[in-house]
Amino acid sequence: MTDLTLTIGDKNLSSWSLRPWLLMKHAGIPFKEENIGLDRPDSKKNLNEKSPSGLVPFLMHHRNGRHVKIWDSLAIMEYVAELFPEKRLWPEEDEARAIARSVAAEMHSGFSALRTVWPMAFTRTGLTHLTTGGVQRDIDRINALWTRCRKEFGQNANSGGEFLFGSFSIADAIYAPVVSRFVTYGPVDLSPEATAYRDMIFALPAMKEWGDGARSEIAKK
Ligand SMILES: N[C@@H](CCC(=O)N[C@@H](CS)C(=O)NCC(=O)O)C(=O)O
Repeated sequence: MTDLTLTIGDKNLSSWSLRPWLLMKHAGIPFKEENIGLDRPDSKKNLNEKSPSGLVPFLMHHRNGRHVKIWDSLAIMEYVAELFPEKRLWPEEDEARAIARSVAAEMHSGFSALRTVWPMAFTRTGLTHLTTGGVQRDIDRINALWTRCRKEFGQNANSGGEFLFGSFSIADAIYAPVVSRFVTYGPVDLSPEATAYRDMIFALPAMKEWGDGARSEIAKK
């Protein structure tokens, strides 16, 4: 029995929802899932009735007889990291943790060209590959970030592991929709480190489960 309920949007479309969902799934944190469809006539009404921001995702925590609602993907992930310190959802070493927070913040507040021109379409592959309007600049920056993290933090003797900072962290969850976009709109020219990282994230069981969910939601429409 869990006291956390994460409300998300359509799995094929909702990139912000994927982030905390993947974080909690991959980390083995139990939660109940609720969905609000984003492309229905009553979507806006449902969102405004249920979500503090009128957007998904949001997290409800049943706590001491109260219902605490946390909204915005990054705030949700920070909250979960504090609730479950044993899951170590940020790197332990302070410099790596500060860089991980920079890397996550850059995604949360940036890459608007990539997010606008290449909207997440999780189940799709082989879509037109437009790199105009700043998209290539965003791809190049993400490639540089992933490559640096893998070389400097991911592969060092202390952390080991295949993720950006060695072990799985919020920085990985926040880039998961970019991995999906690179699969949908590829081929994308990435370094060997970034290519291996993209393929590893896309093959995670939790990413596969999200994709299965997206396909079954589409089949029911
Ligand atoms: N900054 C927010 C962005 C959330 C967001 O834009 N969610 C989209 C779905 S991916 C949404 O709820 N769209 C519904 C709408 O705009 O009406 C976060 O990080 O959670």
